[in-house]
Amino acid sequence: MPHPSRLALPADFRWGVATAAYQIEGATGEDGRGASVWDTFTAKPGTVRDGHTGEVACDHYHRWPEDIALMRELGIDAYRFSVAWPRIQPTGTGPVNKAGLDFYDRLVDGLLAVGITPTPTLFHWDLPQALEDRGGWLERDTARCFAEYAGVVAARLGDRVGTWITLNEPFVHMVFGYALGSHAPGRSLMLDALPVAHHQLLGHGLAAAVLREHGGRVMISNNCTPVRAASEDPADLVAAEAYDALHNRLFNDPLLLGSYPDLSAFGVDRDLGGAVREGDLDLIAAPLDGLGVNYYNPTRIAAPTAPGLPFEEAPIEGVPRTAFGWPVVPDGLRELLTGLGRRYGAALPPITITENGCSVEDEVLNGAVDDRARIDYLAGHVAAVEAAVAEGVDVRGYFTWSLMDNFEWAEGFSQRFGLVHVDFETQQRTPKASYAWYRNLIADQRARHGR
Ligand code: PNW
Repeated sequence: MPHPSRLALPADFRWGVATAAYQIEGATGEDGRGASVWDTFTAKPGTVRDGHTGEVACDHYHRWPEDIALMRELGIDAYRFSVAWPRIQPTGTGPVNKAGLDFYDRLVDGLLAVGITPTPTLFHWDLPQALEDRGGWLERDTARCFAEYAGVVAARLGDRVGTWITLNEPFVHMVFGYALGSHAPGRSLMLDALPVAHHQLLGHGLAAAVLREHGGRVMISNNCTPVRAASEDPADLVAAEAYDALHNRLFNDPLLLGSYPDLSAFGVDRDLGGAVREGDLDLIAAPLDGLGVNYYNPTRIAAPTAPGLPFEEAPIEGVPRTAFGWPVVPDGLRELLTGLGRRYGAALPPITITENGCSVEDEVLNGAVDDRARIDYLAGHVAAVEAAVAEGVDVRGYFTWSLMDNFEWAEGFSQRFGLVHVDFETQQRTPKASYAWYRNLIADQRARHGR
């Protein structure tokens, strides 16, 4: 499928790719890195498919020059990666590991040398195990530690990093990590996990203030989904409303409006189980330079058929599915973006799509990977961004998830999201058809705008 040919995106629209530390780096025991919750979790039998771990992953910790070369050839403007907190502070607070900072220092310099803007995320789920041992994100003090860590990283890299992303998808981390237990740290607290939402957002707010002192711009990446009711039945509409509050508004409202949404459908007060203290929301709602939106698919919600939660997920029929089984609905991204514009109005900062992509069951045939399903997915979603921009939503950039196949959390290496194929036996990187497609898209954009 050809890429959209009449893109009406602004001249300074930024194109990028995204990764995360635990998913690509490997070298988990090197240069003084401390243990993270993902090291502990993956060591437990039965947690991750096929017993895979991130111990080696893409060996990016050693192969980063090759990976930067792939990005340079791709022609991207910016690279979103994450900094592994346990490399910087092996016990989460206090002593700083210089070798860990040195790694990201080299990476940042390597990116800048080829004209790629480093866009680090400070927390992409790899909490130092030492902090988890004290309660992890259930504990308010973890927010303070996060700001301390943010200050350490900014002091070292802040002269070369302009924009920081504090957290990646606090919703997914809370739900999978603390409510359902399918991700690290593997706790199954259901609604008792809600303080994790507040403590992460408080960590964001405290860190944001520190990053600003270092002259940084601040964003956060939220996983957002447009929520559709399964029918016009009032019970389905009420259920959809409840799900939207939990997935989207619980994380966007405090940042953009300074208040938590009504969660009474969950039997929860606005203080999230007593976690919210006076002044917290002012910190959390400090103006953002941008909102990072990670989009994969819409969600269809029906009234519950069993006691427990006030909603039930309903299947989306009649659309293609990714290898993961996720429905492919590009227009959901347009719907999401215009919906954010309507809900938050002037309070909505410029948006960057900080993740969008899909897993494809691809294989190397004669040295090539023909992942046309990914090209279709990306082309459709870029067109949806264009449509949202045409409808007046301020979107400044788009990062594909992901540069290369990597450790897909509970799915191990079975789900491949990369523009670049990785052979996890040999570490050989093979650009896929989608890599060439994305390179051409970026080159065309640049030519169109004469930059
Ligand atoms: C995101 N869901 O996670 C993460 O930011 C990435 O690290 C991850 O590799 C990528 O998306 C692909 O999964 C998600 O079930 C995990 O809705 C699960 C969901 C959404 C995002």
